[in-house]
Amino acid sequence: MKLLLVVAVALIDADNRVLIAQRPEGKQLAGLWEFPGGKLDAGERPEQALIRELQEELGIEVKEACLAPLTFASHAYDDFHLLMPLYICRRWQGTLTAREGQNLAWVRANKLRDYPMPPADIPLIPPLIDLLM
Ligand code: 9L3
Ligand code: MG
Repeated sequence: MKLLLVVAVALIDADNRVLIAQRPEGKQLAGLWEFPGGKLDAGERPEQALIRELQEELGIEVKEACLAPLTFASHAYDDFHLLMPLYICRRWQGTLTAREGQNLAWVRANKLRDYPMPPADIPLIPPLIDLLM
């Protein structure tokens, strides 16, 4: 089975809320709410890929030192197995912008379950509740 490594981040604001983004129409899993991130490009380290994705999708600049690994998700789809580390990040520069037209929401960790998420993201909620609530 093919393995796919995807990196994701929980951006956390001063009120301890977490950012989630709704996957836009036309993408796989459209309409579901996810922790922002994406696939690694060839030769990228996970942190570099996350920094690039955050610039591309949200227009913010994150320093590698501000990314801390929190937990790791894994989900078997029919045709590939997704591995997805979740980082947390509380500091960034620039104004958060939905650069792909995606809806964004700042949500308390204990309310994340109200948003439909891809199966790989759901197991990431309890560690965030432990951290933030
Ligand atoms: N994915 C799931 N949860 C996430 C992210 C960032 C990604 N929090 C899944 C959706 C796609 C695959 O990983 O199946 C690649 O993501 P993208 O490059 O389409 O964002
Ligand atoms: Mg993405």
